[in-house]
Amino acid sequence: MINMYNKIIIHRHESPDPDALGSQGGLARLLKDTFPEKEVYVTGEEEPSLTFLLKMDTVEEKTYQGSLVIVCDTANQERISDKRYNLGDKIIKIDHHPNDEPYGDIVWVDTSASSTSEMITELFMEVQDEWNLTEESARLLYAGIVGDTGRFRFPNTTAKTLQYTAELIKIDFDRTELYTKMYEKPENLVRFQGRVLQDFEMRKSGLGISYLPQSLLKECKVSLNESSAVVNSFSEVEGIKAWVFFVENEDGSYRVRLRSKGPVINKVAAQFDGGGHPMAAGAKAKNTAETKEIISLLEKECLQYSFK
Ligand SMILES: [Mn+2]
Repeated sequence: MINMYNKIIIHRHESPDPDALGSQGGLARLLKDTFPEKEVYVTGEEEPSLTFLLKMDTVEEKTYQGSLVIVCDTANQERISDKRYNLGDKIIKIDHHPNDEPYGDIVWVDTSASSTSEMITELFMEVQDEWNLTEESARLLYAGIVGDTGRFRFPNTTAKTLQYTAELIKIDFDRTELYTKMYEKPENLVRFQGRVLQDFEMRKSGLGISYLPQSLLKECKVSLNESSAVVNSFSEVEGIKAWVFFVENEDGSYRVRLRSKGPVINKVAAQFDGGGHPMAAGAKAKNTAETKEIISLLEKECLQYSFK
């Protein structure tokens, strides 16, 4: 289908991470470097913290006429960034999340892939005699794989992941610079992390607790969204089973972020206007009393759980 179309517009999910941008931009770059006669665009909202990876094109609505749309790394249509994705001729979905919502004319979903960037690399491997892998596409695909595998530490890293990555690093791009940009943080966020590390509470049950009051957020000039950057900052404490962050809102209610290494925590989240995955979830607490309720439920889960 890529061969059949001269106009290709590539989308990905909202609030993009390195894999969303890496697969979107990596595929775009591969296509541009292989088919210079084709028009290839990337679209979606700009993510200021990741523009060193990829900047978006300005795509006019009329460009969609007779185009092929490819959506990367996005499980469901609601999460697709730039809602014009259905103005094209055909849609291809390429993704590694569970295929709960198979949209599009061609659906290529591989839940065994670490990342969509790994899948794009696999696509390249299939046609490597005909397609051109350049510094820029290799850098983008590498960034996506690094992002979704947590620098090759997560269990989604397979032999295939490492084999494909080896192919990418045969191309000479600056990996040191890429890592520096991907993992650097503003000074205020690092100091904020210091405060979190200083003040978190560790219970005998294996539950870690951190309260982030408005006063601390204001003092460190950290926004509610930015505060999510510290959610794993004390996860390596010996004996920790699960941990919870209570981030205070302006009105005294709390945003609740839950993480776990074993105890199932999304059922607790579901009781407090939230949900998520068994090991990573979010919820809301109306007041401090509700945060205490959440703590006691989480402590119960932690006490019932023991590592094998
Ligand atoms: Mn992904």
